[in-house]
Amino acid sequence: MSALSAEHATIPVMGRLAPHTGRTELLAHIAEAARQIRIQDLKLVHYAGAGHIGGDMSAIDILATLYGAVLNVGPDNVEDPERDRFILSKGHVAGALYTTLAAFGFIPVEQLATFLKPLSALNGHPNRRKVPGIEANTGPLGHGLPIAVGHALSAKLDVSPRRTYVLVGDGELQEGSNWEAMMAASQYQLDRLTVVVDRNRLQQGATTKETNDLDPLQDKAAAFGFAVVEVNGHDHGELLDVLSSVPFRPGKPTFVIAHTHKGHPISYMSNNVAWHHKVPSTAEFELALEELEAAAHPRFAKEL
Ligand SMILES: Cc1ncc(C[n+]2csc(CCOP(=O)(O)OP(=O)(O)O)c2C)c(N)n1
Ligand SMILES: [Mg+2]
Repeated sequence: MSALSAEHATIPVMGRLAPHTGRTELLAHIAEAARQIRIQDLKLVHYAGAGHIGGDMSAIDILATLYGAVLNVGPDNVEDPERDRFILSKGHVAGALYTTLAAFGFIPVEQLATFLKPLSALNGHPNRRKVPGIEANTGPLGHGLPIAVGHALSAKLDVSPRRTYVLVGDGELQEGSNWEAMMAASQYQLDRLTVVVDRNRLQQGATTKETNDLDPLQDKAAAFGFAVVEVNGHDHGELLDVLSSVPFRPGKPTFVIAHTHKGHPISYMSNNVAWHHKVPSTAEFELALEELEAAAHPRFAKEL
């Protein structure tokens, strides 16, 4: 296997479609972005020989929808105080975030070839001081949601319409800090805060159920004062609808349970706990690439 190099950083820059683009065209654009992000992310993990590919694949449809059609942030306004904020709390899927940022023009595509190399800005966990578009340093689980609550409270105090989104892992929700932050979000009626849970039901090495069960998650989040909504986390249309509806319920923060599969949609990887941070062999890489390259857009939706 050759080491990660410039020839492996090939994702096309997708960019954003014009405002008022029709829904069908927009969803096709997001689906193609997600497919390209998966192909590039697979190459990063395979050639770098490290990464968290299962959780990357689980989250990519959510990332592509947010950056492709929801967040009012792009390469030209990453410093604008009124930009929307997105925080990747499950920071171990940094590779998926870097690839998404490259797909939407925040960082040069060639920079992806530095992933995990000594002195690279593209570390195993995201660093806001090194990479444009990253809002928080994450990796130690349980901190992104509290940071997001701070951002949302700050926006409210500014009487600003800017929105805050945070993506958490479901295993990550076992950290108590999340629930303290959720109490505060509800207390301050932060209805421009959206928490998205990547509900793949797996964590590192086991299911969430056998580790520290979260269910009934919707009832718990509702009891903490959130408006709760469940979506297929691989369906861009469902994601787009809910993520664009802010506030979802006036006066309440939103808790989106996005049902996903770790490793989706790669046949041998999907919903397989072994793929938390395993690296595909050459044969596994080739099979995954073939599947992703052959995949038509609809294959990514309505599969759960
Ligand atoms: C505080 C903390 N404990 C342990 C880890 C090591 N760790 C990295 S990812 C992970 C599993 C996370 O599972 P989940 O939140 O469900 O993420 P996903 O399934 O989306 O990969 C663990 C335990 C960590 N990063 N931070
Ligand atoms: Mg999980």
